[in-house]
Amino acid sequence: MGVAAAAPPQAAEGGPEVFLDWVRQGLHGGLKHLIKDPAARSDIRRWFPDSRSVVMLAFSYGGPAAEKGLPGSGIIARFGTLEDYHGEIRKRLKRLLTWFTREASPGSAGRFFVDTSPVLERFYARLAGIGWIGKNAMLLSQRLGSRLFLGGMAVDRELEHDRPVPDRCGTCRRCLDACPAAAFVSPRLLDAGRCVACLSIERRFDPVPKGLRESVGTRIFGCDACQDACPWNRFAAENAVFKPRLPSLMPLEEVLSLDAEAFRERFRRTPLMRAGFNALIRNALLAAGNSFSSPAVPCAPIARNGAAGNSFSSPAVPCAPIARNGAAGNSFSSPAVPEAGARKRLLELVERFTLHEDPMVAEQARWSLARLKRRI
Ligand code: B12
Ligand code: SF4
Ligand code: SF4
Repeated sequence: MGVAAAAPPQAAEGGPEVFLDWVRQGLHGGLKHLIKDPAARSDIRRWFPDSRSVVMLAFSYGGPAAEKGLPGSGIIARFGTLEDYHGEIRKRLKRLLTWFTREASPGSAGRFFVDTSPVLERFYARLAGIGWIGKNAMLLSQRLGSRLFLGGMAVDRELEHDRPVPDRCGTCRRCLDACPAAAFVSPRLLDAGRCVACLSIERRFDPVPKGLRESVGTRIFGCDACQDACPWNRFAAENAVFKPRLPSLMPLEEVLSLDAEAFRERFRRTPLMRAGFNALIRNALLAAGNSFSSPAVPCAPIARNGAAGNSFSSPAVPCAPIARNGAAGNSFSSPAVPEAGARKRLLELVERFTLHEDPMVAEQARWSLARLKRRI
């Protein structure tokens, strides 16, 4: 927990200007809710006019890196395997705010937020001294790593503020190199339109652009590659607050056999409900299409060894393959080649979706089917 001033200078490092620039550069990946009123998001007083201080909390959902592909399975990012965090955090923030306004500072007022409100949570968490912003854009704590959910409350009282902690990334760049989608324009600057988390969760009504499908690999919900690569996450403790509900690897056959009702039953109270049934099916179809491929060759900015400021000069850099040793997102790649029967069953399931009523699902099925047929 930490406390920040509600009204830091507009030019504060990594503050509102960074957000506004990100929007101006069109790096928001088509997430319309983020750009509806960018000025509001860049000033918490537009959301809660009496804000004087922002109390930030970070909830660890730590645990070991889990993103290893298995033949025929789709990968779910760690946060997706746990009970949806919003409800649990909201409950705790509500209690904290009640305590604050009734007991700690009677007569005061406040408003709490977790994820969905127009508040720059990472920025305030950094100002509140909880951690620094890693090159992977994550709020990163020396003690807890970056597998953190953020939430907080704005209150109408001046509280003593904490100080930001130093950046401890140094010369490391493992997260940037690990990104399967080459989504980092430069350290800390993410092109959301390329990020697998955005493509697989937020863009739930749109097809994944063809040029980015291979980079998704067999991830069916979110992505952890830039966090799994981070050495600070090795020290992160397991967490017991958020109950585990799903495995990190799900057989694609199982996902593709669900109907809408079974989907609701299986994923109730998990973050996968956010993607919804059709998007999850689209993702599983995509993963099936990538399942027999050799490790996806991610596309990365060519100049990678110069100074950080020169390495990623424009978002539209040409691409070159990166040599990678982890085939995280590619089931069925050698050496673990499963039975031909399993491939055939998967192909049959995919084929069924080629006539699906949702054009996004049907098109994805045709793309994946063509790839599967080429490999059988
Ligand atoms: C939109 C969004 C996304 C988008 C865009 C992400 C992005 N990097 O911008 C997509 C869908 C891609 C996404 C993905 C993920 N997300 Co998200 N997302 C959000 C959301 C709703 C808004 C973020 C936003 O405003 N982005 C715009 C950019 C410009 O702002 P920003 O990332 O917050 O960056 C600020 C700082 O990094 C800083 N900064 C930038 N450059 C620099 C440079 C310097 C020198 C400094 C000091 C600071 C600095 O300035 C920015 C503006 O203040 C927040 C919740 C919230 N209300 O804040 C969750 C949130 C950021 N997401 C979260 C999570 C967990 C994820 C995923 C890990 C999920 C997953 N496993 O698949 C991935 C991680 C991808 C990544 N590496 O960032 C957590 C992050 C927790 C943490 N430890 O940081 C949040 C805070 C949700 C929560 N309440 O817990 N997400
Ligand atoms: S979440 Fe995955 S795709 Fe997105 S920036 Fe991190 S490594 Fe890249
Ligand atoms: S992998 Fe390295 S550069 Fe990336 S956030 Fe972690 S310490 Fe920083």
